[in-house]
Amino acid sequence: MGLSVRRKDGVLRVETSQLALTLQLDTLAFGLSWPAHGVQMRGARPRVLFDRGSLEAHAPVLDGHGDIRSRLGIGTRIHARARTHSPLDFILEIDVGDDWPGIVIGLSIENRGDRPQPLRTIEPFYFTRDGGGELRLPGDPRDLRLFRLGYQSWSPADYVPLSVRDARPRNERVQTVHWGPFTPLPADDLHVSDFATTIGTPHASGLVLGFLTHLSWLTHISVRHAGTRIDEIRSVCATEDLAIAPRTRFEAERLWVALDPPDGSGMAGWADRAGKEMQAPVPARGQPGWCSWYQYFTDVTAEDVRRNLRDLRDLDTGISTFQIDDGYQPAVGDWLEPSAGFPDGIAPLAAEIRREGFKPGLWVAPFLASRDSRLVERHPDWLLRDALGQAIVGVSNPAWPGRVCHVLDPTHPEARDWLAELAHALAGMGFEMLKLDFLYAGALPGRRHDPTVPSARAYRAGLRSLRDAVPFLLGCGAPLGPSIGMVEAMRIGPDTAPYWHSKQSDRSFGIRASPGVENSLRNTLARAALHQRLWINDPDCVLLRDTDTALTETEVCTLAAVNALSGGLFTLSDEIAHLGPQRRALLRRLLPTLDRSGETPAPAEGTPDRMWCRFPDGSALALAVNFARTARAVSIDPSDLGFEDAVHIWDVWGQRDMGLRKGPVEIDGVPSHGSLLLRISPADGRARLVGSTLHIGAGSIEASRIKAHDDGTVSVKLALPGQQRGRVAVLTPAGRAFGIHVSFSDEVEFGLEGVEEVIRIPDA
Ligand code: 9PG
Repeated sequence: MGLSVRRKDGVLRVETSQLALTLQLDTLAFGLSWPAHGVQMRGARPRVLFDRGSLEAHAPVLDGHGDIRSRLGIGTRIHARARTHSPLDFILEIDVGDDWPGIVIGLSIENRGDRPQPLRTIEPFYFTRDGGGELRLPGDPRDLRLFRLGYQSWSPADYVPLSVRDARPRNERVQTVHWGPFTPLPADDLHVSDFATTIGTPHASGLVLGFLTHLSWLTHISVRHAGTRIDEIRSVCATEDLAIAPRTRFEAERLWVALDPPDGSGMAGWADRAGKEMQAPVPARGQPGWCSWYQYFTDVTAEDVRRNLRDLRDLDTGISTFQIDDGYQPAVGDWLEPSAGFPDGIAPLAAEIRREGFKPGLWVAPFLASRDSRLVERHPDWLLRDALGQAIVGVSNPAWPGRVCHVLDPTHPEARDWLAELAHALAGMGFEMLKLDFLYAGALPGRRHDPTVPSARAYRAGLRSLRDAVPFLLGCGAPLGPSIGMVEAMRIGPDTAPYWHSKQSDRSFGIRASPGVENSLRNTLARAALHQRLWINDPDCVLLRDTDTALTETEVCTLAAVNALSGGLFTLSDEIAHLGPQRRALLRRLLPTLDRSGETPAPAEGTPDRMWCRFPDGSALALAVNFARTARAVSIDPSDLGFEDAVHIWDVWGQRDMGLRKGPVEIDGVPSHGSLLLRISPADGRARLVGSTLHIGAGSIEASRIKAHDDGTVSVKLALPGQQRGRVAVLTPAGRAFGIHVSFSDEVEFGLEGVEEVIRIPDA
């Protein structure tokens, strides 16, 4: 079926194979329905807010439609212009393609008058029940929940039931760091999500609203409700009371409004399109790395760096990036100057790291400057200030000698030049990756050098100054939306730590953003859909050491498994000498990385506790985490991954073959913070490697070839770098599994014949 557009009695009606859209040409009110899914919405419209009220369209001026080819594909664009009760015109453009599950709303506000018009918000999609709007979503309204994406890297992401009041930052300091500057705080009747959200009930179709562009304005979606009834949905571009000059326009960020299918893949659909619109430079894969932070914190010294560099080289793991974190600088902001721990500065270390065959990486917080830094002393005019002229405090961090840091104003041309010089200087020393931290500071509002530049645009201008010199940028503490297109990789959760969780520090934050493995893993699971669509997700470091840590063996394995299945960056942050033989063996089992992206099924509420990872041969890894404080039974149902027939199961932590099974696989007594990790292989008459102790993927990547021959023999070729020793399980076309002890270096080839025979491969 093709797309049809009809116009009758002042209403445009668009029908596609997926949805129906109606647009009222006078008020620009629109309705959307997905008839096959029971999702229907009427009476949404664009609006703007200014300091004393709101404006909506009421009189049509002109309309039309035509074919377009956009970054999202081929579609039709309908456009309509309407007057308001002021000299501001609304120009609405809606793009839709025949097979799209949603529409893209573009909205411009044009000032036809001769006076500047300040605006507080532009809202391409504004829905109220009071205003005659109607919203129908399938499922029990008591189960309605919203996906809260969170503002920046460290902000918590999860599914919040409307019936539950969402957590708030405990104080203004936490709010400055973790909360969107224009994002309202949640209340009993108000839920909010930055940049994008989904709204609906578990396992049923719902709505996705998400901004696809993030060029000028910071955005959020808010939902006002009465527990089981949604009364208002706002999609907000915060226009910061900036004025539209006469005869010019403000453009809202483009908004995706779509169906969230019952499997909850709506966020992935949004991320796909936002990545395309913003031309996200997503690398094919991230490089495994080492980072100094979670071992040495700010006490790191050049000697620590050198010692680990040598030890890591000798260990020969396949780790390729070696990144020095916070602690090398004499003061935040004075990045290029030597300090007590780094008396010769960082340049010689970059050279040594390269000489040892690693890519040098460095942490910097480019938009921060300590109040006792030379940078602040020399360039007070580069600082972002408040209305009274006081330099804004971007963070007060007890880990830093001066604690209080001010913020560089990215609209100041000299500050931007300095950022560009900094990046070039670091690139010149040999640094090939930068971890750009505390980036939210670059988007903080204030009295800017150029007062006409809004926050998201200022932030992007600052990042652009840093971008060209260095090939790989990792964003951290970064506002998610406006970073799309600016970084290769992005931290997507709170800091990890050598402990599971600190209740006390979560309490002092008010939100689940304090350091710890648990908070970090929860975001890795909740934000999985962003990976490989907007950037490479960085789930933060893996800590494997068995000294100076409160993490148990169980917790270390869960951390390693979530990290591995997520497909995000793998970064080790341990003193190499503190890895005992077993943890070294675990490290070997984590590399090379699986190079697949994990998916998480949407939970009824909170964060997902499971993750699936699929492989091209039809097999999968499935992980379920026990976040509870006690041991309990954990089960995984292969049919949740789409396996309807009996499958072959390998228990990765138990290192055992569980044979052919149908229905849920349950393991009793999975310890608190432990996990169930299964390799699932279809029993489809093909010869397969169905299990292995060599790698956490348990056979997912070890077989470079496996083949059944007509004479009944099976030939197997295994390839894994380095010296390998362990057990693999081979499934024959007849459906029998063989356990085989192998020992080889880099690769080995062997044949299997007869049922009873177990073949031992001699050392290569
Ligand atoms: C270095 C660290 C590591 C870590 C980053 C980031 O609000 N705070 O005081 C605060 C301090 C540290 C922090 C986040 C917030 O962690 O995520 O990986 O690079 O900086 O200081």
